[in-house]
Amino acid sequence: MQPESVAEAAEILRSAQRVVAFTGAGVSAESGVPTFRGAGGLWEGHPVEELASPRGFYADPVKVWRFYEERRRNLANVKPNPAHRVLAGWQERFPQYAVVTQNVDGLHQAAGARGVLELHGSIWRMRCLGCGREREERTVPLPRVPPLCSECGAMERPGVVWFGEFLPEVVMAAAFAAIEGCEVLVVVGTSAVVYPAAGFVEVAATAGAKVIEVNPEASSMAHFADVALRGPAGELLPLVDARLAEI
Ligand code: BJW
Ligand code: ZN
Repeated sequence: MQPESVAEAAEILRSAQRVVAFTGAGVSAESGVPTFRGAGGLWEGHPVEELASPRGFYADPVKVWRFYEERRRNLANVKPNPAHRVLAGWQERFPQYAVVTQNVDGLHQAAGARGVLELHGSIWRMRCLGCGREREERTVPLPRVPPLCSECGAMERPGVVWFGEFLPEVVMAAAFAAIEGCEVLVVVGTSAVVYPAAGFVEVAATAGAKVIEVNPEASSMAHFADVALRGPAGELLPLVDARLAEI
């Protein structure tokens, strides 16, 4: 518990009109979803390029699909945690509010967040490599791995953004506008090492926003933080929220 930082964060948020929550894998950690980096992370023991790059996919699509299928199976059984719920609830509190996430798990939406800006796509979307059709697919397990497009028969790929790929343009533009114009950026559960997303923290800080970081560890952007809440988001965000409700 960090009563002082919690109070400081609540004080910053109290009068704010334009707030953005910028999240990474750590916001889902307390739901039981592994993060990417560090001990026990998804990349541990896997060269990242083999699983999350176009080159890795084309070299061995079945291997990559098995990796995503296993994650889909695990995600089908997890629920949003108190951090997702607080961040969803803030859409009723702040006049201008956006959740910008690097996560592909859909847990912000499951907690009720609307208009979530998914920078790295969604594990629940499929994209056809033949005709380009995109569709939502929540069936777990998939009837066939790799899945095939019912329109043209070509293989589909996960609707996520891999290394070396551009982020979806419309989502990027909306996220950039929200972040550049916010008064407070709440950075939750990201190591902030993957660009261009990581650069958003500097964009907000340079434009004059206050930055609140919620993470047990200092991220690579921690030097931009006005307040650092060092602990699990599922415990600390409800404390901030409760404090906000008091004042
Ligand atoms: C808790 C917690 C609790 C734990 N509570 N917190 C500029 C400079 C250098 C490199 C580049 C650059 N621009 C582009 C690049 C290349 C590359 C890149 O950034 N590389 C760096 C790694 C060096 N970027 C790209 O390739 C991007 N594309 C691009 O830039 O296109 C333009 C371009 C094209 C061609 C050439 C050049 C430019 C695309 C990046 C796509 C990232 N994709 C992934 C996979 C998505 C699909 C999937 O899920 O499988 O996205 S990688 C992976 O990392 C995933 C995540 O969204 C992303 C970020 O990870 P995140 O969320 O921060 O997780 P972790 O695990 O790192 O951190 C978890 C944190 O939680 C930790 O801090 C914990 O402490 C904390 N935590 N418990 C709160 N309870
Ligand atoms: Zn197709």
